[in-house]
Amino acid sequence: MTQVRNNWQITEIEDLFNLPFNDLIFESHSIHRKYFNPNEVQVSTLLSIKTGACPEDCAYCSQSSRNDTGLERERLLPIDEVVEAALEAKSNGATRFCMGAAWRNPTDKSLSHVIDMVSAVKDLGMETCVTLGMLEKDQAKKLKGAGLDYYNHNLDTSPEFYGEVISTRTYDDRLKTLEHVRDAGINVCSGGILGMGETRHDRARLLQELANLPKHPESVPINDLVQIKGTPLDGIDKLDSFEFIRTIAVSRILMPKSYVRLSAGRTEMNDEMQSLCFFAGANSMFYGDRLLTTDNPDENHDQALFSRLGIQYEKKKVSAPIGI
Ligand code: SAM
Ligand code: DTB
Ligand code: SF4
Repeated sequence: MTQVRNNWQITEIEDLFNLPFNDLIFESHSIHRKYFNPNEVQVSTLLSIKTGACPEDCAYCSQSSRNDTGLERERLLPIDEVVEAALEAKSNGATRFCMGAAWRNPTDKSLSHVIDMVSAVKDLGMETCVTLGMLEKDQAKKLKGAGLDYYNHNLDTSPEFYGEVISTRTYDDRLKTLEHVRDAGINVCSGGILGMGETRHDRARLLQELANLPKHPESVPINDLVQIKGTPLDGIDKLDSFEFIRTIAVSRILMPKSYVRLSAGRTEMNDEMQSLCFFAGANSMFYGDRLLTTDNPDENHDQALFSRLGIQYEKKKVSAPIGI
């Protein structure tokens, strides 16, 4: 079996990126088959539980109050609306329900509402994931106490490029929250966004940071930037498709036991590109026609794609943190 490592050198990672495309995806697919059924994809459905008016200045985001994107702000959703959306996601085959809030960090009062949502969604027999911004140690413990399965908190890009994209928090703030989540015993979901003007070296550094965490994140979302009018990154050159697929492949090689999620940006990808992403090692995706504030492919289209590729939805697994 491939060794699970946490000591990747940047030159090793760059050497993987520099392989001929066929050699790279042959290698990543071979590793993928050792750990996963290559014909199964885990599906999660997203819901924005609190939209817009975020104090952070993330240059990609529709929800930052600094970006004039015309997004209507919404208060924290009532619990019955959340349960209704989760039930619908479950009936469509999603095994995990991910709730996202446009906060820098949750207050203890808002956290108690989210905890009620987590309990209610768990009662439906679904796995739960939330993404609420930065967390203190005791807040992570409270979420664990409520039975939360996953916390999503992306490193987004390399430490060196981070300041070009976000100035209202630091990379170390991000790493601190990941530590609190891990220490509380919650599964970690952490990845990044490609196509923000970063270099290949930045993409390699992002993957190095993720793969050299004390334990690999159980879930690694790789987002292709969704360009949004009114954000500083709107209009930037789109990342080459093969470079996106290479990044999926290198993620699979560095973190062989993690779920690599083909995340935002699928509406801009054709079916052939998505199938290459699955071949290269992606085995999770967001399912449902909405992400947080932007569109995702139509569910019927995704079902047809899965059927054409002979891919099944992965049934719910008993989730345990990866032992390394
Ligand atoms: N506010 C919390 C935070 O930043 O962690 C949670 C919500 S935030 C919208 C979750 C993640 O969505 C971000 O970390 C980013 O990786 C991703 N994201 C946001 N806007 C995006 C966009 N336009 N394109 C691709 N990914 C995006
Ligand atoms: C992640 O890595 N991608 C999701 C989820 N985690 C929260 C969010 C994608 C957001 C895309 C832009 C939007 O819909 O606002
Ligand atoms: Fe706020 Fe998260 Fe959007 Fe940044 S990515 S502006 S923290 S909602």
